[in-house]
Parts: sequence; C-alpha cells; structure tokens
Amino acid sequence: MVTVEELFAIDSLLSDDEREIRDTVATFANQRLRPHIADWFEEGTFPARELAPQLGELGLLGMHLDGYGCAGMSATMYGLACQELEAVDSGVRSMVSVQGSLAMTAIHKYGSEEQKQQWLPEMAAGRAIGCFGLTEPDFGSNPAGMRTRAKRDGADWVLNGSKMWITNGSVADVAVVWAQTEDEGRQVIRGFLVPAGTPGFSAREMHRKLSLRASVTAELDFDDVRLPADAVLPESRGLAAPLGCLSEARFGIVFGALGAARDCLAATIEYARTREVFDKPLAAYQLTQAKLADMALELGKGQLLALHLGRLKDRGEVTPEQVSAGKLNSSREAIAIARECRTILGANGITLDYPVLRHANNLESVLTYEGTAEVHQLVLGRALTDANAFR
Ligand code: TGC
Ligand code: FAD
Repeated sequence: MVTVEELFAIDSLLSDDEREIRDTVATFANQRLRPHIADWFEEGTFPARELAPQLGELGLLGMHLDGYGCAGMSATMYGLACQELEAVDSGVRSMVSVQGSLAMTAIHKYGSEEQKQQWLPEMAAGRAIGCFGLTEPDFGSNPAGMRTRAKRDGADWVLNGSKMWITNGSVADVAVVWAQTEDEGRQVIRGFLVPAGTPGFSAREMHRKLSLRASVTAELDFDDVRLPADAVLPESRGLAAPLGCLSEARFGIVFGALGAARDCLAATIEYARTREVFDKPLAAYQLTQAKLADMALELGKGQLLALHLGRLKDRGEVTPEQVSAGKLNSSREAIAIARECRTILGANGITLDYPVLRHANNLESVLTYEGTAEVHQLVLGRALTDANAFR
C-alpha cells in the first residue's frame, strides 16, 4: 500500500529541514490537538488563549516573518505547517493564518517601528492574539465599498462602523481594522491598530455556525472609538494594503486545505479496507477504487501545485494571480474530496466519530473566505482576458 505522498514522491521534492518541520508540526497536531478536536467542534469552542503560547513556542505564529521574535522560515515551510494543522481542523490553521499571515503581516509590512516592537514579539510568542477586520456585513467580496470610517479630530482619529465574520475577534488583544479615511479630499483605505478594551470598541462572538465550529468568529463594533494619531499603520494606503496581507493568508490555504483532504482520504481508505458490504471489503469494489484513485489524483496534483507555488514564493516570484489559482484549486478540490469520502463512509460518515463531514463542513468556509471561489475565478478570468468582470 502507498500513501498519496508516496505515489507522487512528494518527499523527494522536500529538503531535510522541510521534512523535519513538517513532521514536528504533525506530531504536535496529532498529540495535542487531534484528541480534542471532535469535542471542540461539537461544543463550538476553541481554546485560543491556551493554544496560542504552544503554537508560539513551536514558531508557528508569524512563522514566515523575519525579526521581532518571528521564526523567519521559508514560505514552503510555512505552507507545510499549515497542511499539518489543517489535517486536524481548518479552525486551527485559521487561527494561525489570521494571527501570522493577516494581523502580524499587516503590522510587519505597514507598521511603524514602535508598533512592530510593541506587538510582534508578543504575538509571535502567542502572549497576544490579533485579528484582522476587513469584511463588513454588506461588503465581503467587495471590500472597496466598506462603510467603516476613520475621521481626524485634531491629532486623534475617531473610528465608526462594524466588521463581521472576524476570526479571533472576541479573543484578540489587538484588532487590525481597515477603514475609509479622507486624505487631502481623497478617500483612502488605511489600517488601524485598535487594542481590546478601547472605549467604544466591542466584540461579540458569533454562534450557530455549522462550519469552522472549532474557531472563534466575531462581530466587531466601533462607536466613536477615539484612537491616538499613532494608531494608524503609517505605510498602509489603499486597498492594496489589506489585499497584500490576503495574498499571504491565501498562500497558507493553498497547502492547508489539502491537509484536510488528505486526512479525509486516509480515514476513508482505512474504513473501506475493513468495512464489508455484500460479503467483501468496500475497498475491493471497482466503484470504490475509481473514487479513491480520482481523489488521490486531485490531492497529488494539488500538492505538486502547492509546492511549485511555494518554490516561486521563496524566490520572490509568485504573483497574486498564481496564489488565486492555488487557493481556488485547493479549496475546491478539497471540499470535493471530503464530500466524496463521506459517500464511502455511508451513515458513519455523518458522525463526529470520523473526520470527513467535519472537514467538509469546515471547507465550506474555506471555499468562501479569503476570496470566494467565484472571486478567484474572476481574478483568473481578468488575468487571462484583460477584461474586468467584477463590476
Ligand atoms: P483591484 O483594483 O483589483 O485592486 C486594488 C489594488 O490592490 C492590488 N491588489 C493586490 N495586491 C496584493 N495582493 C493581491 N491579491 C491583490 N489584488 C489586488 C491591485 O494591484 C490594486 O493596487 P493599486 O496600487 O493599483 O491600487 O481592486 P477591486 O476593488 O477591483 O477588487 C478586486 C478583488 C475583488 C479581487 C478584491 O477586492 C478581493 O480580493 N476581494 C475578496 C475579499 C477577500 O478575500 N476578503 C477576505 C477577508 S479576510 C478573511 O477572509 C480571513 S478568513 C480566516 C482565514 O484566513 O483563515
Ligand atoms: P458576498 O460577497 O456577499 O458573496 C456572495 C456570493 O456572491 C458568493 O458566491 C460570491 O462568490 C458571489 N459574488 C460576489 N461578487 C461577485 C461577482 N462580482 N460576480 C459573481 N459573483 C459574485 N473576513 C475578515 O475580514 N476577517 C476574518 O478574519 C474573516 N474570517 C472569516 C471566518 C469565517 C468562518 C467566515 C465564513 C468568513 C470570514 N471572513 C473574514 C469573511 C470572508 O472573507 C467573507 O465571507 C468572504 O470574503 C465573502 O464575503 P461575503 O460572505 O460577504 O459574500
């Protein structure tokens, strides 16, 4: 018997250091997270506070960033870590993505030296948690239309508006919040650092989710929130600033979503080899094998694409369109694999005794956040034709 990785000789494409990091993260995820994940999912909880220092100790928070206590690993290493975390649950990878690729990246790319010194070492160690507020109730795919506003009042800024669907939102020590500002009569989107507890800022956890249940998701409200002049991220000007952070997080999903798919396929193959129907193992039927072969093919192709993008990113050559292609492919194929695996598990597949429907439900969010599948199709369509079909 071979695994999909063996079938595609994936390990032969990795360095010793890359394999070591991947295996270290896999051991942590399997020992410390996997035994609890079904319960967290069922209860709709995620112990972010307790886990953040452990993730920090492993160097997983802001893993690909340099300096300020960050691990300074390669993009490929970060991707491999995301894959192992998401093999347990997309919620774990989400926490790490939002902390490192979104909140910390925003501060690292666009923050002042003082902001970096204040927040990045604490966040890298998992002593401080961050969130990233871009989406609003009426503006998800089209953040350019956001209504949240920051106005100058003397030297201060006054922030009004709301954000929705914000991962880590109600447990965060600091929120990176994107708002419209007026700059010399021109509307410009800028980023602000809003510490928890600032008067007028409230965060409320969202419940009744059927996906990403082991993840904290919150609504953020800003009611005349007065911020000092130095709360703005000085280098953030225009939508390109938050979109630049999204490219980092989308890259993590290119690898991460395949971890969820891999976990589904592994559980399904094990199940099919032992489950007997009509007097022989399910795995011995041609229909089952055709499903398994097709899923292995998509998983292997996805992993090869992810590694290729990792190598491009490590050479500083990856483009946002290439990341879109990877995010679209991985999230779309991963959810297809999870759903197909569920069919092989029959009724057992609908329970939390097996990971597949939990992963499939999570992947509904993964298909939607960080740019929906349709947004990435349109990004690719625009690149291929030069015609903008968004508006
Ligand atoms: P558009 O004119 O295309 O671009 C505006 C400016 O941004 C630049 N740009 C990018 N820069 C870096 N990376 C990217 N991926 C970029 N995409 C665009 C672009 O060059 C331009 O720069 P400049 O200097 O010329 O101004 O803007 P548009 O308004 O037409 O929108 C394009 C569109 C629809 C692709 C964009 O708005 C988009 O990506 N929408 C999707 C929104 C989204 O993904 N939201 C995610 C929120 S965060 C989240 O979901 C976290 S989930 C938790 C987890 O990660 O686990
Ligand atoms: P909409 O933009 O309303 O889209 C609805 C449908 O319309 C989709 O199918 C979409 O593809 C389609 N559509 C949109 N535009 C077009 C078009 N031009 N042409 C054709 N079809 C189109 N956001 C954050 O800022 N920070 C977070 O931490 C965060 N975490 C999240 C966690 C979870 C669990 C979830 C589910 C979401 C999270 N989000 C976060 C929000 C996420 O980024 C948005 O949900 C996503 O960008 C889509 O926006 P929307 O839900 O408003 O959908």
